[in-house]
Amino acid sequence: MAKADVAIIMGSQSDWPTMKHAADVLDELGIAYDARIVSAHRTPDRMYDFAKSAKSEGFKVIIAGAGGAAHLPGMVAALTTLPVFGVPVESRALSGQDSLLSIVQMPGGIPVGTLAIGKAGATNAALLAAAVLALMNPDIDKALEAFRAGRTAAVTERPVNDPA
Ligand code: RP5
Repeated sequence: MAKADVAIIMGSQSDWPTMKHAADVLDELGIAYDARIVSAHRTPDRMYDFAKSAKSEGFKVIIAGAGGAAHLPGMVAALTTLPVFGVPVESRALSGQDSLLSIVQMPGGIPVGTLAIGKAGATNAALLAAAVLALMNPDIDKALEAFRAGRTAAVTERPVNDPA
C-alpha cells in the first residue's frame, strides 16, 4: 500500500457515508489516505495514540469528521501540530448545527480548519488537504488544476431538462 499522506478519521462507523466523500475526492486526485475510526469519547486512548504518532507515521494532513458533541477534531489538533480539517457530520437531532459549533469555536492557539456541514464539508476538506500537499508536490498540483477545470467545464451555459 502507498504511504498515506492524509489521515481521514471519524468518530463512528455512522460517519463513513459522509467522510467517504473526502475519500472519493482523494481517490480521484490519486492521493493515498488511511481512513480510521477514532472516537474522542468511546476510544480516547486510540485517539491519543493516533494523534501523538500521526506525524511520525508520515501523515501530512488530518481530516477529522464527527457529529453531535464533536470533540474529535479539536482534541486531535491539541495533540499534534499537523494541519487538522474538521468536518461537522450532520446529526439527527440538530442537523449538524451541534457538530459545527462543537468544531468551529476553538480557542486561539489551537486551530481547526472547519468546513461546511456534511458532504460539502467532506469534499472540501479533501480539496484543502490536496491544496496543502500540492505546495510540495507538482503531480498533486496538476491533478488539482485538472479537477477544478473539469468542474468548470461541466457547467452548462443554460439549464437542461434532464441533466445526467
Ligand atoms: C459521534 O457521535 C460520531 O462522530 C457520530 O457522528 C455520532 C453518533 O455516533 P453513533 O452513535 O452513530 O456511533 O461521536
